[in-house]
Amino acid sequence: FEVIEQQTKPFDGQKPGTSGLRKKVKVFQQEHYLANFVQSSFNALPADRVKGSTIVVSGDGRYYSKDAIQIIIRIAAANGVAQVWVGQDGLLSTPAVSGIIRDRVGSKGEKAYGGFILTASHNAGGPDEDFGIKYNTENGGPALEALTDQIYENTKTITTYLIAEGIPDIDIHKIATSSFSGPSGPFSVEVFDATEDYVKMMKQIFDFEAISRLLARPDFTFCYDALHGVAGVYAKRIFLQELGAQESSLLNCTPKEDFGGGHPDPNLTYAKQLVKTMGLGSPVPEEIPEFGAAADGDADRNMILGKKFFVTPSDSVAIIAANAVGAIPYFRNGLKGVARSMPTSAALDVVAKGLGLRQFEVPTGWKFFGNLMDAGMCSICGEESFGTGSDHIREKDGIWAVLAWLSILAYRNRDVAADDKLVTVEDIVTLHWGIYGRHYYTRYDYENVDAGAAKNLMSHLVKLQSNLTAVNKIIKETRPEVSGVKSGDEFEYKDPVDGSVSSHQGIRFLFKDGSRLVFRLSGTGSVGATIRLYIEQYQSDKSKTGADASETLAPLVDVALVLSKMEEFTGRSAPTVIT
Ligand code: VG1
Ligand code: CO
Repeated sequence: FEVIEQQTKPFDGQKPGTSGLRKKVKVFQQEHYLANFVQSSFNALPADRVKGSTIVVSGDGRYYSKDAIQIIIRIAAANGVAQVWVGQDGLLSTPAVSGIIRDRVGSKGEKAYGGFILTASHNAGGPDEDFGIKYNTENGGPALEALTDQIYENTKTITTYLIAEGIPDIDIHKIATSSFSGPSGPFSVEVFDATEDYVKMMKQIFDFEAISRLLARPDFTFCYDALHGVAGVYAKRIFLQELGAQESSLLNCTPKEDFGGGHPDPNLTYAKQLVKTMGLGSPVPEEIPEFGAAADGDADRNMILGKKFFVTPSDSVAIIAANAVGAIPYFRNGLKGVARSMPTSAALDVVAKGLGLRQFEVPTGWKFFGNLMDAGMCSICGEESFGTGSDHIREKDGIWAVLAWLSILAYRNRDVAADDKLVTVEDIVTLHWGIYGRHYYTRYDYENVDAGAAKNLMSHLVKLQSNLTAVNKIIKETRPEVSGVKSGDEFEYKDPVDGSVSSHQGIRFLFKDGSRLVFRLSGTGSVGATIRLYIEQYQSDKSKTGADASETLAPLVDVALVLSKMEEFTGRSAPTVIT
């Protein structure tokens, strides 16, 4: 092939958000748009490392992925990359890419230098919906801010990009290697099985035999909903082939470019079919499985459900941490520490304290966990946004979380005879609250709000947070039963490993009784702004952990809406999504 230097002009707004660049497909389809971003990424990396390297390119299979893969292959070749690894059909889950970058060894002993993950995660897909791209580095984790800032700077000044001419479209359906020769040497594209490396890794972490025994119990039933995302490919292989679950246990496990027209977002609003199956909707089915779970488009998120029972993600990570050492072979030598994102409830903190573990609070976005893990300071971490994971990779991992829960269930039931009462998801959570207390928790999302209005609301809160007398007066007038606020701030994080500082990471109100209100703007949307409001209240009295969450939190919600003047700024009297 030949290398062409293509003239181009910068596009506005190619700033990667919380997790890469996410825009409408139509935006990405503009001539040169994707190419500019990919070239700007290569330009932000050291040229001597890019030359001769291997990079991974794949994603959740959403609309435009197939075109994007061919474009990226040609730009990679022109920039001196020696090899591109592509999952069959262009499919690789986000956690699988992370694992492949870290662990996969090629036929010549080579390892990957990084990868482009093509996904907009939980955002809808299709010609009128979202596409996304993010770059992950050598440790398998999302590029850190220093790198994404550099990529963004490059997109503002780009004038040309390099692209190979003479490489035909690669058949990404066929497992095969295609080889070419270019001006700087050989170039090849290897299409490989999307699940093999990932399955191997999961088998090293978990006791698959113990999980199979659980699934084989007549009193244990299981249901997994991939919401038409890439998780389906892994679910079929792991739950059916490896663990012996029944085919009828899997919902929506064939990936679709438009996710069947839905939001591939595993929560109580968007995972409708699973929610109904698990008896949390209406009508309530006659037979309800004991365990249910769902994933998002790129399979890094998870939702865990029991029979008629929802496990909040904040509780989920705390419970996994509390049970990991006994239940999961990978952790048998103990945990190095745990971490959560700032808006995630403090349920994990209570476990860390109880077990004497180091604990960290980082800004929203998985990239902040990477340094802690690389430095051996953290084994398990999670976010309230249905993200849970460990240091086996540098992304959150939806299937891992399901296997972790199945391991805990298997462990807790190891001595329970087949005709005795099964220890259920609800039992495990209730017992946990009995030991550590309960963090009542909810999140309100106001999606697609006018960007100016959202900004004004945030500036109003920044000002308010510095005047606690005013805050406490408003609380007294709104809901006198709510405790006073003891401090407020804008969250800032200093990375304990590299010393880098990330500021303006959300506004916090910390209450005297341990309750918290957090406000922040989303960094993953593609239009307008999304305001997220996180509401949390701790109940340490073990006799009061069984109340209804929305009733318990209602007074705090009122206070949050009044403090923020939500309706006045946004015109919204109700959130778009409640999780
Ligand atoms: C959201 C979540 C955050 C998560 C991020 C990426 O970000 O709140 O916790 O890490 O999505 O998840 P934001 O900025 O919109 O609040 V994924 O599964 O979309 O890659
Ligand atoms: Co995701």
